Amino acid sequence: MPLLFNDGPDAIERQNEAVSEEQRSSEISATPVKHFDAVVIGAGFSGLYMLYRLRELGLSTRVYEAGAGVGGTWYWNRYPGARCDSPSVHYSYSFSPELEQEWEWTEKYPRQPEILRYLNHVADRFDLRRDIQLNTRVLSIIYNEASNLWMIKTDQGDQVSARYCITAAGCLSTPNTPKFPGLASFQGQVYHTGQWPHEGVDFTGKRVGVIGTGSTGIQVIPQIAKQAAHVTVFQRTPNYSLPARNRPLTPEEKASVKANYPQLRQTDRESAAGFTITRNEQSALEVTAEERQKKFEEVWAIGGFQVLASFSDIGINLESNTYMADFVRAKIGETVHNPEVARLLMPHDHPIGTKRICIDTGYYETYNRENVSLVDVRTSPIEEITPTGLRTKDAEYELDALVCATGFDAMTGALFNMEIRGKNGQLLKEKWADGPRTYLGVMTAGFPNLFIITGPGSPSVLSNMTVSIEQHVEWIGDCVQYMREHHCSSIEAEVAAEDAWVAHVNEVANFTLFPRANSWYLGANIPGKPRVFMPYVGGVGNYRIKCQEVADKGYEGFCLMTYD
Ligand code: NA7
Repeated sequence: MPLLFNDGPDAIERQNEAVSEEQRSSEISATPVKHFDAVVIGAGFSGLYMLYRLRELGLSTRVYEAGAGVGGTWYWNRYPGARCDSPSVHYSYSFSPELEQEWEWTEKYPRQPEILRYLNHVADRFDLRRDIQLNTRVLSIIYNEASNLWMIKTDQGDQVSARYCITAAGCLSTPNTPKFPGLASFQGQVYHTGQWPHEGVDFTGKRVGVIGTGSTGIQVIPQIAKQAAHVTVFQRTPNYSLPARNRPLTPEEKASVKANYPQLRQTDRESAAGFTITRNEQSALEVTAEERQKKFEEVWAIGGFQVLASFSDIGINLESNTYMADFVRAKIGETVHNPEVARLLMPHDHPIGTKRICIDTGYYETYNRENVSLVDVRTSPIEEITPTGLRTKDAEYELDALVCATGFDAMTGALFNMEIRGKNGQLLKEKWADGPRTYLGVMTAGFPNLFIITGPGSPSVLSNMTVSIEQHVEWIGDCVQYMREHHCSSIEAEVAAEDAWVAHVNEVANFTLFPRANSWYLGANIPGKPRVFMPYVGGVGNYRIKCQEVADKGYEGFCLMTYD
């Protein structure tokens, strides 16, 4: 018989006893099993808030975190220049007005150390650390149908059971280092930006190769160039990058934000991307060429994501999009002195905004430095890494250090790294072999009581992550509360609802220009990964309404099991 939901310490005790009985007959009975109401995997933005929320609900919770500290993405990505591309006052928690008032953001776009300090402050302020086990990687999450519990094993030998399992493992947390032949033979240092050494790296006097020109490469290259003897950038595909126009926040701005946080958060929640952008409702085709140019210049001066909101149809109409793309290409041409280098840096194979747009500080200007050179590895592919450098089809480059800014196995990588088995022993990786299948991006059929924070099929990486994370955490918390009130022991997505949601996610994506790019949104950066558009393009505000409607209708599309 399924265990009951706990209502307090006595109930936890009863559950632990019940689990002990259960485990005697289960396959994993050899090692003592500790029981928690909930296990959360990851202690980044999602995991910290999930823990806070579950504690508020009175659930015994254990968080497992692979890193030696909290912070998730901001714990690992310590490369020089690492910075968030969402504005700091929007990229922060809204659940605590006191936290909002006491924390002081210093710049428009927060640097990695500042965000990490913030998350450590949150962990301390809300006394979260006592339920977080660091340096612990979850190896498997296996559903036991007889007990209706998840059995979780870690690389530290933990073996625990939990009614609820919540993955907060990050969408961009599994680094992708391509299997370059000869990589192991390299005598210099090799770094991946997503696993940067905590003590930092001194590139002074070094010849550094950087592979990758996505958001990360575009941030790290200008910083390394300031220090290294020479930087050789190996670029396979040029990306569009927009100026950040980063700057310190003024005392007046800080005060104004603090006075208006509730309103700011509300606008963020109702917006398309999770933060406030001034949208122009006009089509780029409705105006004259001069008006278009004027508008483009206006938004370029503001910088950041605002540039893509210059006209209403940049994301859906190829002609409008091409006007914008031409404008950015012209800006690259104006900035980069060497015309051949400028030409190589101009993106040409995808509409602007269909790959994650990059936001930079001095990226294109960096190519005017004497100590920076650009190699096009599209026409002259990397053939091997040698003991002393890198060899392409046409040339050999002597290097002392190699930086791989080669991205992540996005959205599904962290999930597939664990053995996640649902009903009938089904492996999540197998269920999703042709692409992820979720209902609302938060649950998948056959895996009861397993929640995925910002999973595929939710706005997730297409939005300001903190807004999407808070929405998911609160939705999951409300769902758990509902289950308690309605004596439910399990919730599971129905296959029909999941099928309909997957169809809807695809339909909305296909309405846009997104599928035209070989992006990590589609898994195109990982050889062999199915080409399926993973995040939900329908917008944060609309998605929130949909999730709320589902909840208001008693979790429509989900199957809830009661225990009486
Ligand atoms: P991205 O955006 O996936 O960029 C990875 C870069 O690495 C990109 O330029 C790739 O070129 C390049 N790459 C990957 N594999 C290779 C090989 N084998 N040879 C040459 N070049 C290669 O990752 P980021 O870390 O920059 O950004 C990820 C997200 O984090 C970002 O979008 C923000 O949301 C935060 P390609 O384009 O595949 O030709």
